[in-house]
Amino acid sequence: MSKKIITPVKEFEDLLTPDYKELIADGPYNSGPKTIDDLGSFREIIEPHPHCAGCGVSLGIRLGMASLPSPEDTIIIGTPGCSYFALTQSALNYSCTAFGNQNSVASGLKRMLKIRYPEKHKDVLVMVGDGGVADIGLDYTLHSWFRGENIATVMLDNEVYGNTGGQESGMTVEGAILNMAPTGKKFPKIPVFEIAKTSGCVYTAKVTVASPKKLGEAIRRAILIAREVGPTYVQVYSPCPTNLKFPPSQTLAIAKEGEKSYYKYEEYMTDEAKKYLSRINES
Ligand SMILES: Cc1ncc(C[n+]2csc(CCOP(=O)(O)OP(=O)(O)O)c2C)c(N)n1
Ligand SMILES: [Mg+2]
Repeated sequence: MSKKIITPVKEFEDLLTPDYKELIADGPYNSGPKTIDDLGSFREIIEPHPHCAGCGVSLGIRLGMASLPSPEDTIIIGTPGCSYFALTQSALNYSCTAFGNQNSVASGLKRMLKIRYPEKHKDVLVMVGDGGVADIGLDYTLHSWFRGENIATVMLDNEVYGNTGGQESGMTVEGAILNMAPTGKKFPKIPVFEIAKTSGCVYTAKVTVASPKKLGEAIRRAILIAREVGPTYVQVYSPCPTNLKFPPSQTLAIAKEGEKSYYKYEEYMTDEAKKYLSRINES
Protein backbone atom coordinates (compact mmCIF):
# COMPACT_ATOMS: atom_id res chain seq x y z
CA MET A 1 0.00 0.00 0.00
CA SER A 2 1.14 3.53 -0.59
CA LYS A 3 1.17 6.54 1.68
CA LYS A 4 -0.76 8.36 -1.05
CA ILE A 5 -4.04 6.70 -0.15
CA ILE A 6 -6.20 9.55 -1.35
CA THR A 7 -5.00 10.88 -4.65
CA PRO A 8 -7.46 13.13 -6.46
CA VAL A 9 -8.01 12.93 -10.19
CA LYS A 10 -6.04 15.84 -11.75
CA GLU A 11 -9.11 17.45 -13.34
CA PHE A 12 -10.91 17.63 -10.00
CA GLU A 13 -8.01 18.85 -7.86
CA ASP A 14 -9.08 22.50 -8.01
CA LEU A 15 -12.64 21.68 -7.03
CA LEU A 16 -11.75 20.04 -3.73
CA THR A 17 -12.66 21.85 -0.53
CA PRO A 18 -9.77 23.33 1.52
CA ASP A 19 -10.42 20.61 4.14
CA TYR A 20 -9.91 17.89 1.64
CA LYS A 21 -6.73 19.48 0.29
CA GLU A 22 -5.42 19.67 3.83
CA LEU A 23 -6.24 16.01 4.43
CA ILE A 24 -4.17 15.04 1.39
CA ALA A 25 -1.28 17.33 2.26
CA ASP A 26 -1.27 16.84 6.01
CA GLY A 27 -3.13 13.62 6.73
CA PRO A 28 -2.32 11.39 9.67
CA TYR A 29 0.79 9.98 8.05
CA ASN A 30 1.74 11.99 4.98
CA SER A 31 3.86 14.24 7.15
CA GLY A 32 5.47 11.76 9.49
CA PRO A 33 4.15 9.55 12.29
CA LYS A 34 1.50 11.09 14.54
CA THR A 35 0.35 10.21 18.02
CA ILE A 36 -2.51 11.25 20.26
CA ASP A 37 -0.31 14.08 21.56
CA ASP A 38 -0.32 15.56 18.03
CA LEU A 39 -4.12 15.59 17.66
CA GLY A 40 -5.32 19.06 16.72
CA SER A 41 -2.10 19.84 14.87
CA PHE A 42 -2.91 17.79 11.77
CA ARG A 43 -5.93 16.98 9.65
CA GLU A 44 -7.20 13.46 10.25
CA ILE A 45 -10.77 13.86 9.05
CA ILE A 46 -12.72 16.11 6.69
CA GLU A 47 -15.01 18.52 8.48
CA PRO A 48 -17.81 19.23 8.87
CA HIS A 49 -18.53 15.57 9.48
CA PRO A 50 -22.11 14.46 9.99
CA HIS A 51 -21.75 13.28 13.58
CA CYS A 52 -23.86 14.92 16.27
CA ALA A 53 -22.22 17.45 18.59
CA GLY A 54 -20.46 15.66 21.44
CA CYS A 55 -20.40 12.30 19.62
CA GLY A 56 -18.38 9.77 21.64
CA VAL A 57 -18.00 7.49 18.61
CA SER A 58 -16.31 10.13 16.44
CA LEU A 59 -13.94 10.96 19.32
CA GLY A 60 -13.09 7.26 19.71
CA ILE A 61 -12.33 7.09 15.99
CA ARG A 62 -10.08 10.16 16.05
CA LEU A 63 -8.13 8.81 19.00
CA GLY A 64 -7.90 5.40 17.38
CA MET A 65 -6.67 6.86 14.09
CA ALA A 66 -3.85 8.67 15.89
CA SER A 67 -2.74 5.41 17.54
CA LEU A 68 -2.18 3.12 14.56
CA PRO A 69 1.36 1.68 14.49
CA SER A 70 1.45 1.67 10.63
CA PRO A 71 -1.47 3.72 9.25
CA GLU A 72 -0.39 3.40 5.63
CA ASP A 73 -0.36 -0.39 5.99
CA THR A 74 -3.67 -0.58 7.80
CA ILE A 75 -7.10 -1.27 6.40
CA ILE A 76 -10.10 -0.56 8.56
CA ILE A 77 -13.15 -2.75 8.12
CA GLY A 78 -16.44 -1.27 9.23
CA THR A 79 -20.14 -1.98 9.05
CA PRO A 80 -23.26 0.25 8.94
CA GLY A 81 -23.59 2.49 11.97
CA CYS A 82 -22.52 5.97 13.06
CA SER A 83 -18.81 5.08 12.78
CA TYR A 84 -19.21 4.79 9.01
CA PHE A 85 -19.47 8.56 8.62
CA ALA A 86 -16.16 9.53 10.20
CA LEU A 87 -14.29 6.56 8.76
CA THR A 88 -15.34 7.35 5.19
CA GLN A 89 -14.11 10.93 5.62
CA SER A 90 -10.63 10.02 6.80
CA ALA A 91 -7.42 9.48 4.88
CA LEU A 92 -7.24 5.79 5.72
CA ASN A 93 -7.94 2.62 3.78
CA TYR A 94 -11.51 1.74 4.71
CA SER A 95 -14.12 -0.71 3.55
CA CYS A 96 -17.69 -1.06 4.81
CA THR A 97 -19.30 -4.52 4.89
CA ALA A 98 -22.89 -5.73 5.03
CA PHE A 99 -24.09 -5.18 8.61
CA GLY A 100 -22.59 -7.72 11.01
CA ASN A 101 -20.31 -9.31 8.45
CA GLN A 102 -17.19 -7.37 9.38
CA ASN A 103 -15.10 -10.08 11.07
CA SER A 104 -15.70 -12.53 8.22
CA VAL A 105 -14.64 -9.99 5.62
CA ALA A 106 -11.65 -8.96 7.78
CA SER A 107 -10.58 -12.62 8.14
CA GLY A 108 -10.56 -13.22 4.40
CA LEU A 109 -8.80 -9.96 3.72
CA LYS A 110 -6.09 -10.61 6.31
CA ARG A 111 -5.44 -14.09 4.92
CA MET A 112 -5.17 -12.66 1.42
CA LEU A 113 -2.81 -9.89 2.56
CA LYS A 114 -0.54 -12.43 4.29
CA ILE A 115 -0.21 -14.32 1.00
CA ARG A 116 0.21 -11.21 -1.13
CA TYR A 117 2.70 -9.47 1.19
CA PRO A 118 4.53 -12.27 3.06
CA GLU A 119 7.40 -9.98 4.03
CA LYS A 120 5.29 -7.15 5.49
CA HIS A 121 2.70 -6.64 8.22
CA LYS A 122 -0.60 -5.43 6.79
CA ASP A 123 -2.89 -4.63 9.71
CA VAL A 124 -6.60 -5.37 9.48
CA LEU A 125 -8.58 -3.46 12.08
CA VAL A 126 -12.32 -3.94 12.57
CA MET A 127 -13.92 -0.75 13.94
CA VAL A 128 -17.69 -0.94 14.44
CA GLY A 129 -20.54 -0.23 16.84
CA ASP A 130 -21.92 -2.29 19.70
CA GLY A 131 -24.87 -3.47 17.60
CA GLY A 132 -22.46 -4.60 14.91
CA VAL A 133 -20.37 -6.67 17.36
CA ALA A 134 -22.70 -7.75 20.12
CA ASP A 135 -25.96 -8.29 18.25
CA ILE A 136 -26.09 -8.90 14.53
CA GLY A 137 -22.37 -9.68 14.08
CA LEU A 138 -21.78 -11.70 17.26
CA ASP A 139 -21.73 -15.09 15.55
CA TYR A 140 -19.20 -13.99 12.91
CA THR A 141 -17.13 -12.13 15.49
CA LEU A 142 -16.95 -15.15 17.81
CA HIS A 143 -16.03 -17.50 15.03
CA SER A 144 -13.20 -15.26 13.86
CA TRP A 145 -11.88 -15.45 17.43
CA PHE A 146 -12.35 -19.24 17.61
CA ARG A 147 -10.40 -19.59 14.37
CA GLY A 148 -7.55 -17.47 15.76
CA GLU A 149 -7.60 -14.92 12.95
CA ASN A 150 -4.86 -12.26 13.09
CA ILE A 151 -7.21 -9.30 13.28
CA ALA A 152 -7.94 -6.61 15.88
CA THR A 153 -11.59 -5.85 16.69
CA VAL A 154 -12.64 -2.54 18.25
CA MET A 155 -16.17 -2.03 19.54
CA LEU A 156 -17.28 1.63 19.75
CA ASP A 157 -19.83 1.07 22.48
CA ASN A 158 -22.40 3.87 22.59
CA GLU A 159 -24.87 1.44 24.19
CA VAL A 160 -27.53 1.92 21.51
CA TYR A 161 -28.28 1.50 17.81
CA GLY A 162 -27.49 5.16 17.29
CA ASN A 163 -27.60 5.35 13.54
CA THR A 164 -31.14 4.01 13.21
CA GLY A 165 -32.73 6.27 15.81
CA GLY A 166 -32.29 4.56 19.17
CA GLN A 167 -33.13 0.85 19.40
CA GLU A 168 -31.63 -1.12 22.30
CA SER A 169 -28.56 -3.26 21.67
CA GLY A 170 -27.16 -6.10 23.73
CA MET A 171 -24.76 -3.51 25.17
CA THR A 172 -27.47 -1.11 26.37
CA VAL A 173 -27.54 -0.92 30.17
CA GLU A 174 -30.40 -2.54 32.03
CA GLY A 175 -33.36 -0.22 32.50
CA ALA A 176 -32.26 2.36 29.89
CA ILE A 177 -35.17 4.00 28.12
CA LEU A 178 -34.47 4.84 24.48
CA ASN A 179 -36.50 6.36 21.65
CA MET A 180 -37.37 2.93 20.38
CA ALA A 181 -37.15 1.02 23.66
CA PRO A 182 -39.76 3.00 25.61
CA THR A 183 -40.35 0.41 28.32
CA GLY A 184 -36.66 0.10 29.20
CA LYS A 185 -34.02 -2.54 28.53
CA LYS A 186 -34.97 -5.77 30.31
CA PHE A 187 -31.55 -7.40 30.85
CA PRO A 188 -27.96 -6.29 31.60
CA LYS A 189 -25.13 -5.53 29.16
CA ILE A 190 -23.87 -8.65 27.38
CA PRO A 191 -20.40 -9.49 28.78
CA VAL A 192 -18.64 -9.38 25.41
CA PHE A 193 -15.38 -8.41 27.12
CA GLU A 194 -15.41 -11.59 29.21
CA ILE A 195 -16.61 -13.68 26.26
CA ALA A 196 -13.65 -12.40 24.19
CA LYS A 197 -11.19 -13.78 26.75
CA THR A 198 -12.76 -17.24 26.67
CA SER A 199 -13.21 -17.29 22.90
CA GLY A 200 -9.62 -17.10 21.75
CA CYS A 201 -8.67 -13.42 22.08
CA VAL A 202 -5.06 -13.15 23.25
CA TYR A 203 -5.40 -9.47 24.21
CA THR A 204 -8.44 -7.55 25.45
CA ALA A 205 -8.85 -4.06 26.86
CA LYS A 206 -11.79 -2.07 28.15
CA VAL A 207 -11.31 1.71 27.87
CA THR A 208 -13.29 4.95 27.53
CA VAL A 209 -12.93 8.07 25.39
CA ALA A 210 -12.22 10.00 28.60
CA SER A 211 -8.76 8.38 28.84
CA PRO A 212 -7.14 8.99 25.44
CA LYS A 213 -3.70 7.65 26.37
CA LYS A 214 -5.10 4.35 27.64
CA LEU A 215 -7.36 4.08 24.61
CA GLY A 216 -4.45 4.76 22.24
CA GLU A 217 -2.16 2.28 23.98
CA ALA A 218 -4.88 -0.40 23.93
CA ILE A 219 -5.49 -0.01 20.19
CA ARG A 220 -1.77 0.04 19.44
CA ARG A 221 -1.17 -3.10 21.48
CA ALA A 222 -4.22 -4.82 19.98
CA ILE A 223 -2.91 -4.20 16.46
CA LEU A 224 0.67 -5.24 17.22
CA ILE A 225 -0.32 -8.41 19.07
CA ALA A 226 -2.82 -9.38 16.35
CA ARG A 227 0.04 -9.42 13.82
CA GLU A 228 1.70 -12.52 15.23
CA VAL A 229 -0.07 -13.90 18.27
CA GLY A 230 -3.81 -13.99 17.56
CA PRO A 231 -7.13 -12.14 17.66
CA THR A 232 -7.48 -9.11 19.92
CA TYR A 233 -10.42 -7.05 21.18
CA VAL A 234 -10.78 -3.49 22.53
CA GLN A 235 -14.07 -2.24 23.91
CA VAL A 236 -14.39 1.55 23.92
CA TYR A 237 -17.11 3.31 25.91
CA SER A 238 -18.20 6.14 23.58
CA PRO A 239 -21.33 7.79 25.08
CA CYS A 240 -24.06 9.08 22.74
CA PRO A 241 -25.62 12.43 23.82
CA THR A 242 -28.32 12.30 21.14
CA ASN A 243 -29.84 8.97 22.09
CA LEU A 244 -29.01 8.91 25.78
CA LYS A 245 -30.25 12.50 26.02
CA PHE A 246 -27.50 14.28 27.90
CA PRO A 247 -25.98 17.64 26.84
CA PRO A 248 -23.25 17.26 24.17
CA SER A 249 -20.80 19.10 26.44
CA GLN A 250 -21.07 16.25 28.97
CA THR A 251 -19.72 13.36 26.89
CA LEU A 252 -16.33 13.25 28.60
CA ALA A 253 -17.85 13.69 32.06
CA ILE A 254 -20.26 10.81 31.42
CA ALA A 255 -17.41 8.64 30.12
CA LYS A 256 -15.35 9.53 33.20
CA GLU A 257 -18.26 8.58 35.46
CA GLY A 258 -18.49 5.25 33.66
CA GLU A 259 -14.78 4.72 34.20
CA LYS A 260 -15.28 5.04 37.94
CA SER A 261 -18.24 2.66 38.09
CA TYR A 262 -19.35 0.05 35.57
CA TYR A 263 -16.81 0.78 32.81
CA LYS A 264 -13.54 0.41 34.76
CA TYR A 265 -10.29 0.11 32.82
CA GLU A 266 -9.26 -3.50 32.30
CA GLU A 267 -6.51 -5.11 30.29
CA TYR A 268 -5.78 -8.79 29.79
CA MET A 269 -3.19 -10.59 27.72
CA THR A 270 -1.88 -14.12 27.46
CA ASP A 271 1.71 -14.93 28.42
CA GLU A 272 2.53 -15.36 24.75
CA ALA A 273 1.16 -11.89 23.98
CA LYS A 274 3.19 -10.43 26.86
CA LYS A 275 6.37 -12.05 25.58
CA TYR A 276 5.71 -10.80 22.05
CA LEU A 277 5.15 -7.25 23.26
CA SER A 278 8.32 -7.14 25.31
CA ARG A 279 10.28 -8.67 22.41
CA ILE A 280 9.15 -6.02 19.91
CA ASN A 281 9.49 -3.19 22.42
CA GLU A 282 13.10 -4.20 23.05
CA SER A 283 14.03 -4.43 19.38
C1 LIG B 1 -28.40 -6.46 7.58
C2 LIG B 1 -28.77 -5.11 8.13
N1 LIG B 1 -29.64 -5.03 9.17
C3 LIG B 1 -29.96 -3.83 9.69
C4 LIG B 1 -29.44 -2.69 9.16
C5 LIG B 1 -29.85 -1.34 9.71
N2 LIG B 1 -28.87 -0.76 10.57
C6 LIG B 1 -27.95 0.11 10.11
S1 LIG B 1 -27.00 0.76 11.31
C7 LIG B 1 -27.82 -0.13 12.49
C8 LIG B 1 -27.50 0.00 13.96
C9 LIG B 1 -26.06 0.22 14.26
O1 LIG B 1 -25.87 0.18 15.63
P1 LIG B 1 -24.42 0.10 16.21
O2 LIG B 1 -23.69 -1.03 15.59
O3 LIG B 1 -24.51 0.10 17.69
O4 LIG B 1 -23.73 1.43 15.67
P2 LIG B 1 -24.06 2.95 16.06
O5 LIG B 1 -24.91 3.48 14.96
O6 LIG B 1 -24.69 2.98 17.39
O7 LIG B 1 -22.70 3.60 16.07
C10 LIG B 1 -28.82 -0.92 11.93
C11 LIG B 1 -29.72 -1.81 12.68
C12 LIG B 1 -28.56 -2.79 8.07
N3 LIG B 1 -27.98 -1.73 7.51
N4 LIG B 1 -28.25 -4.03 7.57
MG1 LIG C 1 -24.16 1.67 18.93
